[in-house]
Amino acid sequence: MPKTVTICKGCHQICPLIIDEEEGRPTKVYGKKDDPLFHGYSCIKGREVVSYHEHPSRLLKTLGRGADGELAPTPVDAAIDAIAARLKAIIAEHGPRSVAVYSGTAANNKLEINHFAKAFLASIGSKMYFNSTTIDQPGKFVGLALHGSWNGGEVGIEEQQVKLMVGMNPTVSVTALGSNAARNLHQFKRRGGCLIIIDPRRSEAAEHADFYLQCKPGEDPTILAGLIRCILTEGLWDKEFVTRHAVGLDGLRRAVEPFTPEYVAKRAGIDAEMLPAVARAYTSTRMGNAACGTGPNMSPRGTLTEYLIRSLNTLAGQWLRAGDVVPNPGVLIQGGPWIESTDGPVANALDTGEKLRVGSLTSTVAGMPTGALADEIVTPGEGQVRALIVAGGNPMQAWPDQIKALQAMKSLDLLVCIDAHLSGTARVADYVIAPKMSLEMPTSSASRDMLSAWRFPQHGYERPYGLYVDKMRDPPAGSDVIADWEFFYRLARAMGLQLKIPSLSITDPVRAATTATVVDMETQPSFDDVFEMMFREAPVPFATLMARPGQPAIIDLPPTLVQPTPEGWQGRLDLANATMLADLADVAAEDWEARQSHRRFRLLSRRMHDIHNSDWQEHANLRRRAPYNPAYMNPQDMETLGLAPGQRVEIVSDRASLTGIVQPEAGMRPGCVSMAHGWGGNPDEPSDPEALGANTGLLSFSDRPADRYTGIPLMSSIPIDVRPSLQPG
Ligand SMILES: Nc1nc2c(c(=O)[nH]1)N[C@H]1C(S)=C(S)[C@@H](COP(=O)(O)OP(=O)(O)OC[C@H]3O[C@@H](n4cnc5c(=O)[nH]c(N)nc54)[C@H](O)[C@@H]3O)O[C@H]1N2
Ligand SMILES: Nc1nc2c(c(=O)[nH]1)N[C@H]1C(S)=C(S)[C@@H](COP(=O)(O)OP(=O)(O)OC[C@H]3O[C@@H](n4cnc5c(=O)[nH]c(N)nc54)[C@H](O)[C@@H]3O)O[C@H]1N2
Ligand code: SF4
Ligand SMILES: [Mo]
Repeated sequence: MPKTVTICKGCHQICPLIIDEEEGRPTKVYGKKDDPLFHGYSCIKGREVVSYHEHPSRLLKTLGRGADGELAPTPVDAAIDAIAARLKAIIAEHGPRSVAVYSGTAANNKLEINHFAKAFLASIGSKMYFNSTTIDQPGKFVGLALHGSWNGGEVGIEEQQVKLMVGMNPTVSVTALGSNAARNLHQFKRRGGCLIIIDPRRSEAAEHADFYLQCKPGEDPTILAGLIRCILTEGLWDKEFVTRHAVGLDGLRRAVEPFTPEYVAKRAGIDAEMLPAVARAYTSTRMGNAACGTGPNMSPRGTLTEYLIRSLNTLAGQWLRAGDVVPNPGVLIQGGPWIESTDGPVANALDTGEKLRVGSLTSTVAGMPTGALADEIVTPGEGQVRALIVAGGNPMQAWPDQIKALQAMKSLDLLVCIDAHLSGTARVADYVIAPKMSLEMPTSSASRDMLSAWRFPQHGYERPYGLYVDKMRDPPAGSDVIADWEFFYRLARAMGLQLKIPSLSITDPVRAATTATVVDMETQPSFDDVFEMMFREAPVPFATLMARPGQPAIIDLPPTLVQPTPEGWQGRLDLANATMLADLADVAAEDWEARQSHRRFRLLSRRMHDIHNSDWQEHANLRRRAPYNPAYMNPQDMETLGLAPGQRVEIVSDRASLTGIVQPEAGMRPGCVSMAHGWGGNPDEPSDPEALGANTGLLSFSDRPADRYTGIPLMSSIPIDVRPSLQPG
């Protein structure tokens, strides 16, 4: 029986899967047991990857909006010619800045999509590239840049002995725990690892915790400042490491002074004795890591929270030192140099040069603030965005402030959406380009390799791992589909533009730009040509992986050791960034009791196992356990409000309201309601919470950032009220 190894591109985890075939038909999809890192892991989504390709909801033809206002099939090349003509006219009248691209999560694991999208924008001279990072965890990049990133890298998942996770739930989200999250967590516990979880809901991950802090949401800066204060008052920090590699200890000490255990306990709703106990456990070993997930990044002051997390890593000395083995130096992407040192904070972390016209925001090291894009589109004036291309994303279901998102999509002169399904965004687009799906294209392990090389080993592969897979099948007969990157290529060609593709393997941006491949605009490159361009000068030549398709392997590289700090090295990690500590002073000074008493409940973000954001929702097998996104509440709260499981509720924020379906969850902190995002129809479509779920984006404001630096709107810890719905179910 033929067995084909493929890579699931259903989420960032990109698991290798085996597909059995009989008489040319796939019969079974499952994880690859003998894979050296995944050890057979797969999830229900991956196991439905073939059926999702064949699903009736899949778009097989490009759609264009006709004179009657309806979307109808149109040949893709005709659509591209028409789009090219419209874009040329828009650019001629309003300039290149009026054209923007938004690429979403589906593009993050297919690197060629973002890469060609950026090359296309560069060729027209627009810097308006937005992606989902800045409505996800933008503080992660900015907080690290303000603290200084560590050239030796983080402690890898296989070596960690202590793990502090704030507002993340890898048991469901399979993030930041290496390739097989469940196995890695099990092994971590078996070797005596200490797991500390801070989350208002006793999450699936919290079930494994040694210390679980069921905090009030939105108080993570308070808790982390309290932890730092305990570490400093009890003398628990790594004195040798901090003296050698960090500055600002005294400034930090002064800034955290107000955050006594008693104050933090009262404000964040935790037990005062827990803080010193957690501080001791966390600093007990340098082989550890502290990390934040989406919860705190979508709550107030995500950048400050991430900055404090990095300061905790530094105080505990949890960075690799000279002589330590780098878990994965990068296979396709040049990592390093791996040196016991930091280059120090990034000077332009908060402003990388592109100004937005709304909300005094700028681009940061996390990218352009996507939370503000809807306002950039609806606000008239010079530089207004008038044309948007969406690739692998779904603004209508995923952007915060769904009402504004719809207003923005409808006010564009041109909206092009590349999507395999008729998403809410596709439904309001002028053109919907039907793309090839993952099994119809060759692909590789590059997206996670990049994270390892970028010194995020727990998000990347835990060891040097490489896999290339060829396309497994052709698109269905009669379809007219193209790869996402081909769309950008053909569009550039139709507009008479020249694309230049820098190598992703070269991490020095100046050298990557100066050595970029000038793409042949006459003869369309093949997929393999594209990989050749994208991974030129890869540490392990791409051809090496291509030579053994379907065979994942740990690449036999000589161990990379972290090098000693060179004599006279100047860079230092900054524990007292003035902007961040001023923010912390604001936290200490704010009237938190008034803030907390505004509306009775807080809406928390969360993820669901069988669904990925708004993707996979069309599939009946995946909807079996997840027919909609419930509004989970503490059973006691439900009783107080007189709510029965399955009952419709009205959830009201300062912005808008939604109708959801309540379900009990015993581990929920009273006063909290937890719902997954990405569900529901568009605001101008009939609501049907049982059949479609409800869209939590309705409850956010796009123009009131929760974090003033990255512009991410409030997407968790949203003040809400809950009441029985008057709409019958
Ligand atoms: N309220 C609230 N809002 C949130 C969040 C939250 O927790 N709460 N989470 C935020 C986060 S973390 C993220 S990452 C964003 C996600 O934001 P987006 O990335 O914009 O949204 P997705 O739902 O992931 O959209 C992916 C789309 O890509 C399509 N697709 C799948 N494969 C392909 C492909 O190969 N090519 C193309 N062209 N399309 C494809 C799918 O059909 C789907 O429509 O949402 C954010 N929004
Ligand atoms: N199955 C599945 N996997 C996914 C996804 C999916 O949709 N489905 N989405 C993918 C994406 S795009 C991303 S970005 C990652 C995200 O991965 P994670 O960051 O792990 O996201 P969640 O699983 O939502 O966990 C967030 C946790 O934060 C908690 N939380 C909410 N607000 C607060 C707060 O103010 N403070 C604290 N301390 N905690 C809070 C929530 O209760 C929740 O348990 O997951 C990815 N993986
Ligand atoms: S959807 Fe499931 S099988 Fe596919 S990559 Fe993600 S975790 Fe792996
Ligand atoms: Mo995300």
